[in-house]
Amino acid sequence: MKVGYVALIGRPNVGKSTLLNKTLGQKVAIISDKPQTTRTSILGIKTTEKGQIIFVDNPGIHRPLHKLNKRMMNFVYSSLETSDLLCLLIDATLKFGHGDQFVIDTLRNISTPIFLLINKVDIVKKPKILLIIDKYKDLMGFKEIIPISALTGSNLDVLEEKIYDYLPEAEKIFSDGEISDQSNGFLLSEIIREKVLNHVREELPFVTAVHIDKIEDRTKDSDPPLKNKPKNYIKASIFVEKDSHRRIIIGRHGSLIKAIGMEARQEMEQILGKKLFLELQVKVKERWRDSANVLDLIEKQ
Ligand SMILES: Nc1nc2c(ncn2[C@@H]2O[C@H](COP(=O)(O)OP(=O)(O)OP(=O)(O)O)[C@@H](O)[C@H]2O)c(=O)[nH]1
Ligand SMILES: [Mg+2]
Repeated sequence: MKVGYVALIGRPNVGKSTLLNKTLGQKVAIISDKPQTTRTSILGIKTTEKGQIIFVDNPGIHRPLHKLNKRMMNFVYSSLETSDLLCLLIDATLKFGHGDQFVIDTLRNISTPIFLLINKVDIVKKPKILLIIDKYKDLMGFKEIIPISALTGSNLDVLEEKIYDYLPEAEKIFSDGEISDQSNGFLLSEIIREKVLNHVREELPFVTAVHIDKIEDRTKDSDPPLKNKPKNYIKASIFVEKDSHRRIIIGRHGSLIKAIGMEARQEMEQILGKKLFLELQVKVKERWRDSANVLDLIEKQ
């Protein structure tokens, strides 16, 4: 069996989480069109007859300004050190810039083999891809350069083949049915955050965090009744940094928080396979991005 860890790395928004979900055929990580969506490392395990690829989705590589972002970058650094192979994703629609140079500099002294995955080729013309290959092949000794589309799944079979060439012979680490390492609570909190990200702009995505406060199965006779509501009750807090943020997320007459709650509940019901009553509260926690307590709370759900 070939078994090993493959880290997905690259700038924010290049499509790392999209690639993870598409490869696994299941949603493990949330996705948005805003940068810095992923805040922690998420394992996605793909077991085939050839072996087991343990993908490690990571936060995007960026210059960290808050404690939150330093923690995000620490996840990246540790997966650079502990993986058997790195897949560096780039966005084929964007010009090479400072952010890309920062990524290259971050990888400069890493001895782990690196693949370059040129993503989003579904929306660029071939000559542009050739120019990107030309630019990148001189920057670093990539073991493979593969144009892919994480969205359509194009070339992901080729990628999987090539990945196996670089994994060591070993026993499986996870059992066949296991697909991720994250707790149910964390996934549910992320789904709520994804729905928030879909609805907001500007700094709101960066200042929003979600914590699942309670998951209750009120099926015992002694439980307090929930009038006309399903018996499975989930209570979650959405943290923002200012009252103005709070007002945006609540929306006019509560319209936005209602939409967020409905979208999140529907997806959570699908995952859990049962009807839910989801209660959301928006709370202001000034500068939570620099508060170790809040960061511990949201990280360890
Ligand atoms: N057209 C196209 N869009 C893509 C592709 N892959 C990802 N996207 C889009 O790019 C955006 C970012 O995708 P994510 O998967 O969240 O990116 P990420 O690298 O995980 O981002 P961070 O978690 O912020 O670091 C989303 O709007 C995706 O739909 C692709 O192959 N083609
Ligand atoms: Mg991501």
